[in-house]
Amino acid sequence: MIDYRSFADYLMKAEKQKQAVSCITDQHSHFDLSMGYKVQQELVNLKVESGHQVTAYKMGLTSPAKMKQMNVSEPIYGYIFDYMNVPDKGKIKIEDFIHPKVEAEVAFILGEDIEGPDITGEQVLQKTEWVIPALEIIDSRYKDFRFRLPDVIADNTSASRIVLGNQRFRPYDVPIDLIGVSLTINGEARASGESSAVLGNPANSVAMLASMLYAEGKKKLKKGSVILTGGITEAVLLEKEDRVAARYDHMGEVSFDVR
Ligand code: OOG
Ligand code: MG
Repeated sequence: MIDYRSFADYLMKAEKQKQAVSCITDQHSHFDLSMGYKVQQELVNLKVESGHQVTAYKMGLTSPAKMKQMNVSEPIYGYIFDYMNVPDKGKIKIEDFIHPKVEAEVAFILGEDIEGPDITGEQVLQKTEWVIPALEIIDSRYKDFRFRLPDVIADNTSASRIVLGNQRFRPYDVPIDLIGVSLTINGEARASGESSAVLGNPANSVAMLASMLYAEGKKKLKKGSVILTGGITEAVLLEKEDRVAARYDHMGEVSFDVR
């Protein structure tokens, strides 16, 4: 028997103490995807009990660049909490992390509820109020950023911080599946890609999230929900004094500094 709550506690402590731990699958070879989501739910419960609030959903491993980098093959989801929000042009401190990496994404804010098993990307776009360029800072709680899919699901998909851009756009005012993005650190190009890499269109990532939540009997995506659709580019390791910026076609720039 696996004690989901004690593994959630194990991962929460690793995050608090900024100390990487070993994978759950190394201790329990039968630990599977659904068990991963059970630990994730307990981790969410622990954070809520300690006074934090969920502020966004995130999809992960939705692009070939990310799947290849992490050596996994299936999209997954997790939650962003209030304490994870960093303002555009803001700062993070390297001491607050284990081995942070940054990746460029597109975020959606819904203008209407979305619920159901067979949601399409087109339906998502019709129900989206805003699309926003975003950076995600991921920080796996596992040693060397190495894990199997059930482990990273349990670890709330490596969620650590997000930076939403100051500018927002109407979904039909930008070619949302044709947004080129270039990620630079201290002015040097480190990763680049196009939004079509995310399941053909980042709207499909939101549709997939709605279907996954529906299949698990979980809450629907409510009007006002914020969803990060997954890294377009591979993730890049951060170091102290890094000045990180992502430039998006048609959508401006998002940036932050590492201190
Ligand atoms: C898992 C999180 C993946 C994304 O956008 O693909 C993710 C990881 O790579 O550690 O956030
Ligand atoms: Mg991500």
